[in-house]
Amino acid sequence: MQIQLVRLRDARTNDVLHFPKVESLALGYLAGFLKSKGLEAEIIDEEVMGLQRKQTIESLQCNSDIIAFTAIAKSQIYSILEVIKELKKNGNKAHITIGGQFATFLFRELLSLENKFDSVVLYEGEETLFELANALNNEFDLGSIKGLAFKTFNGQIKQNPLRPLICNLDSLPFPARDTLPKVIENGGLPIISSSRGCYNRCSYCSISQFYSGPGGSAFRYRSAGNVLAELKHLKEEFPEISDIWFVDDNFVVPGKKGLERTAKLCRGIKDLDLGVDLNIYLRANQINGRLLKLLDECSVRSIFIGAEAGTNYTLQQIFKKNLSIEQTKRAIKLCGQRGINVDPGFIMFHPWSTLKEIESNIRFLEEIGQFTLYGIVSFLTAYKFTPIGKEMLSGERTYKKPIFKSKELIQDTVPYEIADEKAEVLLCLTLKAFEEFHKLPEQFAKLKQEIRKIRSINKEKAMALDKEWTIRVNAMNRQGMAFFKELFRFIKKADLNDKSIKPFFGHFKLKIRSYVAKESGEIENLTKN
Ligand code: B12
Ligand code: SF4
Repeated sequence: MQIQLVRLRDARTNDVLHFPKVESLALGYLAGFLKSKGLEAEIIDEEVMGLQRKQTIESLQCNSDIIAFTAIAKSQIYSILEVIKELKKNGNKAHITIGGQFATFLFRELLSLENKFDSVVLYEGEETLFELANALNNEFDLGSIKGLAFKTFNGQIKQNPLRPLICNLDSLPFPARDTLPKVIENGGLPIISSSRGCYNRCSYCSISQFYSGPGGSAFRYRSAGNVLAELKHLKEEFPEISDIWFVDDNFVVPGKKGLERTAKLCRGIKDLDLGVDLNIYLRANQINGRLLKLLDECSVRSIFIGAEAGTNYTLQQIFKKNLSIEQTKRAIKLCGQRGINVDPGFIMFHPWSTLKEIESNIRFLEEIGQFTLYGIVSFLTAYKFTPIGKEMLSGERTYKKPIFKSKELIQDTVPYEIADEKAEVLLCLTLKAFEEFHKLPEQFAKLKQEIRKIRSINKEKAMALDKEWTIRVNAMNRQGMAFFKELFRFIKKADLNDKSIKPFFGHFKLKIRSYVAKESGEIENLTKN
């Protein structure tokens, strides 16, 4: 039984170029599990392996029994559909399945597409995919596989009972790291998962929906010992790695037992003396001086904190963050005192934004002194399957519907316009004007990749460049904020029917363009040197 596990390049490549290069941990876990059961599993990761679409299709032409795609975003689906079409045209007879968050929530829509998917693996995939392989190999009935949705011979969609979540994460084999050498060669970094799920229920987030769907504990974590063993193994296999990203939604587990586990994990990492920097996610309410000391000692250098809003009303009533802006401010200040970098995730616009609130957001971001370009221009993606999306669709939360109906093949979000006309115009103009910026985050991502590549050869040079990188990224973010404020002030005063908007905007875009051109030249020189 030959299984090919596939991740395709995003159809909107531009949007994702600024992300760090990472493996698909989902495919790593699936491959690790299947191999531990004696099956052959090959990972084909178009992005990481640098494959052209034609090469990907050629790789999938061999005699595999199952071709299994992963998808977390709609933009990947378009690539997947294009590839399946080619495969079918070339007579490929493999069973085609798909899994991941996007596929789980939209399995009916996916299975309804003609001649595309044979099945969808819902929620956690390890055991279900293994059973699917087993069933296909032995011609068993697919109807008995928990966690599978599939198309019957007469084209009907059948959903089997769900499979409860894996209760002991330590029982899973470590993820296969087949594509990590390529990731490292390209200046990317390894990712690791020490827990699954989340114990919160923020209204816009899919995580709690995904992990509370099938039953079992929505939040599970691996023992400190198991995570430490993986870290040790990782560093032994790949001594050149200089930083690792923990993709846990919350690195710190709450409660007495959880805090003991965090302390054990941090001390263990310190004792392992890995010589790598760690990046983690935390909620602001978990941060205190004692915790930061532990994190600092085990080389946590960057923390992503979901700040999300600059007013308590939006944070608590709309985003349901169960958090206050005062807690966020305090957490960021404490991190600053320890010299730990903070990336405050932020949602500037949402369906109920007003100019007054956006002004408070600006004030908040300036006060905490940390913001990213990504945060300034961000808007709420109201996924259909999140609490907020469901409330909008059910009418529980009213919102302004756009005049034009979306012609998307699969709709995963609730399309909306901001009810406050000026805020809507500000969002549209911000998105349009900031398109000019695209080039810079991509260049910074490339420069970071180069820095990682030289770190094991010339540590001092890498450190100096890293410092320069941080200064310049911060300068770009500050400049982004200055531009955003200029646009904000203009829209606040403007009469929306006024003819002066067009010339102002033309001039404004030119200003951004000339800033980007200058900065881009300087980053290019740094990258070359
Ligand atoms: C690392 C990460 C990334 C990385 C790598 C993404 C990747 N493709 O692997 C980068 C930085 C590139 C990224 C980008 C984006 N991300 Co991201 N990302 C994550 C993060 C933090 C961890 C993912 C992970 O490795 N989890 C661990 C693995 C083991 O879990 P898993 O992926 O769920 O896989 C399990 C199951 O889903 C299933 N499964 C998954 N795939 C398959 C395939 C098959 C065949 C089978 C059988 C089963 C299966 O089995 C796996 C094992 O049990 C998650 C948050 C989270 N905690 O999951 C967000 C998350 C997945 N990202 C998200 C989003 C929105 C994005 C972006 C769209 C953001 C943007 N604005 O552009 C882009 C999309 C880019 C792209 N085309 O991939 C959302 C997805 C929301 C949704 N659709 O429901 C999440 C949940 C964050 C959030 N809370 O909102 N992301
Ligand atoms: S946004 Fe973060 S804290 Fe909130 S539910 Fe999602 S993963 Fe949990």
